[in-house]
Amino acid sequence: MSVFMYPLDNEKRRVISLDGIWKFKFDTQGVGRNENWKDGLTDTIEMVVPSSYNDIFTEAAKRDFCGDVWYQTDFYIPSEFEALDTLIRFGSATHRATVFVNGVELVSHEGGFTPFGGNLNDVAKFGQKNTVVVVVNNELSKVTIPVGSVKTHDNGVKECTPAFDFFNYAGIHSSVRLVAVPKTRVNDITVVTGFEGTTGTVEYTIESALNAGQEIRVSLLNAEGEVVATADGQQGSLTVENVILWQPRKGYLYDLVATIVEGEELVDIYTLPVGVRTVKVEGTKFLINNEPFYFKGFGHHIDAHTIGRGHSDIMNLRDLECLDWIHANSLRTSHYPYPEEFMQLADRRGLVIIDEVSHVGAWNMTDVSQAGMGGSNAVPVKHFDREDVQTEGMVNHKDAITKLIARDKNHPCVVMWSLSNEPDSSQESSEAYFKEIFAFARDGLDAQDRPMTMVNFMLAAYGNCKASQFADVVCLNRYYGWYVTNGADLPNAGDQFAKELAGWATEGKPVIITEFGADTVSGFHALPSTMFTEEYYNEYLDQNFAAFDSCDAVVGEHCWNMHDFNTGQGIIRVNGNKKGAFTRDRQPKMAAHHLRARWGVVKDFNQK
Ligand code: BDP
Repeated sequence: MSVFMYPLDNEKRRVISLDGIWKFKFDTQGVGRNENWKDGLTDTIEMVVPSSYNDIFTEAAKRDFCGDVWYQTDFYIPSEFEALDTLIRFGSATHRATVFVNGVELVSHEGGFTPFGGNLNDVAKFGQKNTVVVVVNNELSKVTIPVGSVKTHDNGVKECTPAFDFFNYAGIHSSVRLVAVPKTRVNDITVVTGFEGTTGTVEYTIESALNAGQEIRVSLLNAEGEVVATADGQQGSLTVENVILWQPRKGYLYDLVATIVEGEELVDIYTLPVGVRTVKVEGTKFLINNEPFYFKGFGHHIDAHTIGRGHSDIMNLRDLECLDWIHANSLRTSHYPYPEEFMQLADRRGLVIIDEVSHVGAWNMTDVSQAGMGGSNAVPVKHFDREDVQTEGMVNHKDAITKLIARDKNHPCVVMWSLSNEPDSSQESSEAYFKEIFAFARDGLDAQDRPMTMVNFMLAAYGNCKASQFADVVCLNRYYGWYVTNGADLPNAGDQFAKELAGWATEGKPVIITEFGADTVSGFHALPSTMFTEEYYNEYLDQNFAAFDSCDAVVGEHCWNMHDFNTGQGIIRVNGNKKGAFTRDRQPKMAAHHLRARWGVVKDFNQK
């Protein structure tokens, strides 16, 4: 089964959760791989799966640990599973992992945000106790996705130096499950939806190796569970009369039920939620269901006190409630694929998603970092001039894109792929790099052919960006009134921003402001305002709103960030990044009320 298919428990499939408390061990000396810790860990402590391990402890050395950590638990596979294929499936482990079952290596995976797993049939004992050991590593390099580096201190302790500001949380971040599926099964499904007037279509392709006498039957059920269309075969088209479209904030979903039958006998069944909608860029408009859509919302982080980047349905739901309250209609999964369960909620709620691959921080690996986050990561060779970046880095980047699209291709909430956040696209050598990345991503990975973008960094301002020419939509992270024209010059920030936007508008593409925000410590007040106060954030927002409204090509505004989030330590981070409209515990700052007042008026469609 494609590991990207979300695990389902149904008539023919079984899911057993392995979440909970696992045994855990820091490999402080880096000896575990040679000393065969894969056969079983000794002297362990406890760890929660899923979670980041970093903020569970009280010691800095554990929070900031760089290297291998080891996990172990026992599990049983019921004997009746012998007739099935049983996978052990990890939703994600950051940034890479190797899984051993009963001492045998089962699977290794690179990339911290996408699922992986391996078939247990040959290595596991049915009806008996099995042991799984997992080694997870959080190190970063110039060719990993995301990028970063590792320093080794004089005492031999390694330090991860990410090239991005969000905290480099690590661990088993999503659920671990045993997934038992029939030997003949639906391996994968791909859907493409459309509509003409009131008639909707769902084209589907099902990957499956059928035996003689077996056939595929597909039906589409509406939200009431009534069959509205049927089809047979591995590929086909379902027609839905009086279709109810998936709309922003009204996430109507049908269920596509794919079955394999042999005569009257059911062999396998898989149910995929499907939203019927179209997405298209036309001139400077971003069309959802042929209507010009206006993005209102945030760049976000999966980030919470104590659980770090671990998946939490509680935090996801709270975030969605806050987004509804503030009248947001969209979100960017900055700066990595989000938990599958988050994407499912977004489908159901009608939250529009710009889905981002974890290529972030590539600007910060060059000498330009002196101008940015403290300058501590500077290396003399510019990122895209490095041969290893153009070769190995490119391979890893493509791999991350492939996995993101394979996992999220059927989600109606996803309307655009973001292939990178803030690379230094002012470099000549970034042009060839992104030409190849965009060509690769557009070459059949997404049957829905969604728009593709990359998120532009302010040092590659209008006229200076070598990569945005390949994007369908210009996405800009801009900090006029914060990093550029700061406090003293705030009254001019809007005009300066508007000037740059007028330049971008001549490209004839839609423009989305994917980041704008000012660090604000909740509860800081000043009259007249000063930077970091709540008053300043509101004035900063007004300057930005004026710039957006001055430019017809602007079709969206995503404030950075939805909430305060944890970062590495640095001289421009006050116990984390404080640009949240909400605090880290998801309570509104004054800025949230200000955004809410505007977004309650700005329409989802036909704004400009
Ligand atoms: C941008 C990055 C984002 C940072 C933000 C900031 O895309 O990840 O958190 O700036 O500095 O450079 O707040």
